[in-house]
Amino acid sequence: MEVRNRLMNVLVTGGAGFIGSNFVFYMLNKYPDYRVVCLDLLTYAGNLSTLETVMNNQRFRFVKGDITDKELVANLFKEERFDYVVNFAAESHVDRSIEDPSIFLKTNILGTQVLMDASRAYGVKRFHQVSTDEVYGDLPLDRPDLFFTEKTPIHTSSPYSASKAAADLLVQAYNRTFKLPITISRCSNNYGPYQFPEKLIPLMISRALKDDSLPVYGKGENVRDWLYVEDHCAAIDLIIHRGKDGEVYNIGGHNEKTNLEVVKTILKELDKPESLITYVKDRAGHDMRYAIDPSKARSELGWEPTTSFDEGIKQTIKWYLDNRSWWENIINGDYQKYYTRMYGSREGATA
Ligand code: NAD
Ligand code: TDX
Repeated sequence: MEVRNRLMNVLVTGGAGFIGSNFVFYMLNKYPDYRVVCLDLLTYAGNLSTLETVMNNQRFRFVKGDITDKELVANLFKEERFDYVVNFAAESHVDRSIEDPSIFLKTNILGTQVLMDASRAYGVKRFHQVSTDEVYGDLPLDRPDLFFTEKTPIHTSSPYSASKAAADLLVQAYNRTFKLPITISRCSNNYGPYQFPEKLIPLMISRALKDDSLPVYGKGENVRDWLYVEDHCAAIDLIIHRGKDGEVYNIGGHNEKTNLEVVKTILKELDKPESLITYVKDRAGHDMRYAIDPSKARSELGWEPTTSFDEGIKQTIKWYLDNRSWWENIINGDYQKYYTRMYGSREGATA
């Protein structure tokens, strides 16, 4: 009888980004018999310094490469014979997708196809697609009784969410047509350590610490459903191991807040004045409210979020205070040009 003595081998794409890196740490800590390979192109959003603590771990390998590169991906799958593939790699910022959609279509759709073709060819146990609640579009502010369920129709607003929805449909098509074992998770807004400072929470923390203005889009009334990143990682872990083949799972913790509430909480925690808030021109096509119904993940997988927003935001602020060099290195580089390009024309204009 053949003795199987090799470790479970998991491919994490986009593992040098925010959620992917947290997932790499989570898996290496939780499963001593798992090996994690991270494939990441190190775009502006990927940061090798984030993975510093695991770089010398015998059970970790970093590969720099593009998920749309068929040859590189095929060679990696041939060499590694992955058991699980978890696809985090994506262009993830809505504002950038409004500025230039093309890279979103390439990475988010074609990249998913390339990874699934390799997953088919090399017989992975499960291809997991990390999707988003944004594929459902938005909910009106005056209907707090409505939530996104897995049956809510896809109805996208931005080139980003359209590219994620296209990928989801492709993943479901590969399951039906080619019997590729798949699962999809659609999570609400994440926050926590290592989030790139272009996203609301780290942007506001880093700017408030420097007493810079805090650009709130429109009136700041839009609602997001916030989830601490580790709770998202725990959900993906449960889905890849216990989720049913072909299924979609919504992930969210019922932590709905308006953007203004979030920004004011950050200011209060940092003891900074609300006068730093500056209302700027709204995002085009700006989704009003996201709200997830996570009851399927609860009942089928026993998933429960463990970190409340009050706790999580404190931990996150502390992390940004304790790790200033991580985000200062980012905002001192090319990011300056991005900020001027993206926000220069917005200031002075509202809604
Ligand atoms: P991120 O932008 O912080 O990280 C993305 C990572 O992907 C980066 O390390 C980047 O270098 C890498 N990448 C980009 N293009 C690549 C390519 N062609 N080949 C290989 N690597 C590439 O994103 P995030 O916020 O960590 O989001 C991760 C995933 O989770 C995305 O798929 C996103 O759609 C989804 N998601 C995010 C949130 C959220 O609140 N951030 C919520 C729900 C779902
Ligand atoms: O400067 C800002 N001012 C502002 O008011 C920024 C960057 C954002 N906002 C608003 C827009 C949104 O209503 O804050 C809210 C959150 O914005 P983002 O952090 O850009 O996140 P969002 O657009 O909600 O998308 C996020 O959640 C779902 C992630 O970026 C996606 O990758 C994920 O799929």
